[in-house]
Amino acid sequence: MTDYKQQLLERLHDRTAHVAVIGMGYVGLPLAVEFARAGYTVTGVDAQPHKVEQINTGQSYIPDVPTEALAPLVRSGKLRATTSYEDIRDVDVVTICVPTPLRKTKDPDMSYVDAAANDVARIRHAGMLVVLESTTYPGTTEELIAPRLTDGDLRVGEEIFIAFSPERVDPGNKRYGIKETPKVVGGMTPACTEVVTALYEPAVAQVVPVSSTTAAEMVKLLENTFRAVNIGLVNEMALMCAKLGVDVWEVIQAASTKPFGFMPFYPGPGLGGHCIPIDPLYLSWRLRALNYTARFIELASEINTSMPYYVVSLVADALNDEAKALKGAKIGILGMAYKRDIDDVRESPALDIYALLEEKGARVSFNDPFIPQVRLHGGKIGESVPLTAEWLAEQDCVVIVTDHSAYECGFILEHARLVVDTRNKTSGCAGKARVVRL
Ligand code: SAJ
Repeated sequence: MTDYKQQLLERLHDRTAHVAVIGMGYVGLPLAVEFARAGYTVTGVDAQPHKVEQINTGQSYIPDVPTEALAPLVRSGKLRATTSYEDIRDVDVVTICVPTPLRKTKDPDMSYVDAAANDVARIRHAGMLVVLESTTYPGTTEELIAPRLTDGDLRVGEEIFIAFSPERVDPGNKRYGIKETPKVVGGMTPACTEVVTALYEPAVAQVVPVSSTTAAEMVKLLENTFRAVNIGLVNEMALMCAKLGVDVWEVIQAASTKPFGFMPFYPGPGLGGHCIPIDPLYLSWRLRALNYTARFIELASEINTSMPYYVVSLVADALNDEAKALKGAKIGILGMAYKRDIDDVRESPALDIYALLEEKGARVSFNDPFIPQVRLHGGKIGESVPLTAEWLAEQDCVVIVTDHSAYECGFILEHARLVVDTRNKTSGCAGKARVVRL
């Protein structure tokens, strides 16, 4: 009678385990590198051949994974990539790091996880550990992954081991990479938790076991719901301060002097990115099926998604103060990325603001040093214009949507006539432009 748990623990301990990582994106590739650095033999699986080719030639396409970190691992044979599950038939471990976006209906799109689960099920065998890392609704691992892996002949915690471990990759974060960020893990059984802990221990500084896969799924959702709800709160504070004629930025700055029991968040033009606007909706969707309304999540989402409309109303009112209509006005947007100093436009509120302004008849253009081209709502491709004094001067209104560090507020205020600042970028800055702040 084979003790598969012991066999796996030995292979993990002596690093003879062969580990597969499904999905070579901003989560999977850094994870594959850390596993290979820890000593495991790693095979990355991705549906996109160009990614596989780049990895196998030691070329990184993920900014957080320097090519000089990847290349030696590929050269030594510790890390390779493939498009075929045939190449990972004998693996001891599979970690699934595929996207979990939302459908247009705001429901979870589980198609990538479904496909990965089916592919892994085809190569399932006794003595295998399968870990889901994709952010998802509570219950996914037990309800959607496990049934396909056991399917009668393999018992969880005996022949096959199943766990969830939330990804906590923060692209561009120079301080906290995968190794430095504590890793939460939850197994379907204590044996599963023991094995998944042994998998990550050599690759990360701290492993944090919890009692179940559902608890581990919920940890991630709490982390990102915490941000979405607090951002929604502070956006509503901005709306209330505007009604009261109070400077919300001053209020937050002063509140931040409280050395305990307070954590500052800042109002903005809306909620962007592929995590914060999306992950909480996975949780509220799941609870709706249990006849429970996750009120904070839904209210925060309502407020956050209303912010682009509020920004457009600020622009309209600011033009109106100059007896100008939005219709026909030239509006210059500074920043299309969803947050400063990155090139990611997923769910960016700037896309909504651009579309709303165009719908009102404004003549819109944008500058973003990180984004030379962007697919706008409706499919049109927008080109970033050079940030020149002339371009600023010819705008009826300039809207600061993303506060990239490269933007010099003095230059902007010197050449623009009217600025709507949604990020408090112009605080403490002098210039001739009239400034309206969120
Ligand atoms: N935002 C505000 N006000 C704030 C903070 C953020 O309006 O006070 C906006 C941002 O402009 C952006 C959106 O919210 O549009 C999301 O910003 P974010 O700072 O949460 O950054 P993300 O989306 O890159 O979140 C990621 C998450 N990382 C993971 O899921 C592993 C999140 O959990 C991290 O806390 C966050 O990075 C981070 O702290 O950088």
